Amino acid sequence: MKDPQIKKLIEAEKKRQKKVVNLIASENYVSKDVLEALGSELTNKYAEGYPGRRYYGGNDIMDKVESLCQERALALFGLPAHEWHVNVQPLSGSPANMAVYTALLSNPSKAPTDSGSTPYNPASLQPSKIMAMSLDHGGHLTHGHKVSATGKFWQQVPYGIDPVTETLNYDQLRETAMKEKPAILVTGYTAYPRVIDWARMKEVAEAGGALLMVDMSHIAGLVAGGAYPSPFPYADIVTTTTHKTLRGPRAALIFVRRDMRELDKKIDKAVFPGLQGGPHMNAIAGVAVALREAATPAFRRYAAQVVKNAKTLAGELRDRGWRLISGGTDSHLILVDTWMSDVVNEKGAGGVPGRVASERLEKAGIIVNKNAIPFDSRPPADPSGIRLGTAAETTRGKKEADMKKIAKRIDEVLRKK
Ligand code: DSN
Repeated sequence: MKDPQIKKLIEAEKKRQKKVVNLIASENYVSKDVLEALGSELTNKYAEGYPGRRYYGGNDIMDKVESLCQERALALFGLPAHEWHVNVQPLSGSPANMAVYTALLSNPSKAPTDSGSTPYNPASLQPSKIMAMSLDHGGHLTHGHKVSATGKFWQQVPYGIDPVTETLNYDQLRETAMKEKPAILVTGYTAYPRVIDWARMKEVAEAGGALLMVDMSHIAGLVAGGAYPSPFPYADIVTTTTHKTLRGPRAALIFVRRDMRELDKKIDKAVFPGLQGGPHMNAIAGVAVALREAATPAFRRYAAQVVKNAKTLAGELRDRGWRLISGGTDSHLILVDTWMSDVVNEKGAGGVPGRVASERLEKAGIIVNKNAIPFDSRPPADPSGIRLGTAAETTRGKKEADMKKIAKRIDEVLRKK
């Protein structure tokens, strides 16, 4: 590296990453092999199109890279190629989700114009509905939130969690789906610690006549490693980023069931040429490397340890008096109510807004993110909670004993006034 400024910044960031305890639930540390693929000459190549159908010459090797990535993605999740297709080109999670909606939902801007070139179809005047968990209950911007293009072009039918159990109420969801008749039901969240009952979600989708789309970005590595139930037996479409629990580079995959509806062809067209140009072939190679790593027994042990670590961290914090949303976790992720509506409980825990909690922890070398909790009484920029995850620290070899120490430190830091 000859650029002294960037070199210095990279070195500084490497040092920071080594020094801190990283509990950001959506981050991880990739292998040297993944970094090598990302930093390779593959970044120089334009490969618009798909294997065997490119718009530029010189793509024989890129075809092999992309096909290998597709094969590994299907194999990792046990999906036969005649039943499932995977698009490995999305640049990241948000464009992947956008591609699914672009492919499958009706667009009101296609409504008839004065020229009369489009046949009159009143249904096309209504944007399709995306039924999805609202952001403040643990959904994602690209699940139809109003500030995202997904919420501007289509209409979100929001759902939340049950106020008492703080988990999904499938009967309630079923009623909403039957009433609203969404085109797509989105499940898979960014701040839901518990197992999602995919079979029941499929029933909800069917009750509303919707396709079932699972955004498994957070849990993909746990699914791959057998530490979380697989959504594939039930889903029509599965999207995922590749850089969270799956421990690959920043990119995304769209899996789609092959059937009479030809959703696979529509989704391919929506990714390219609909929304993207040349795929990032270095990232696709990095994803392929990560997928191979995720198919190993060592990765299965890793995924199991991620969940064990999260359960230990959650249990220790709970024992020290911190209120956890839904009472605990089944995954890599924990949502802590540090504020508790300004009530400091009998164990002396509480009364710290999420923003203050995250700032104090950062000063103590523990990196988390402030996070809204369901039914939050505080504003999104200064919410009541923090979100913790164990994927990154488990990659660094941390075990249950380390989690106990981390919990003790979090407790000390948050109690200090
Ligand atoms: N930003 C990711 C997360 O932290 O959950 C979701 O895209």
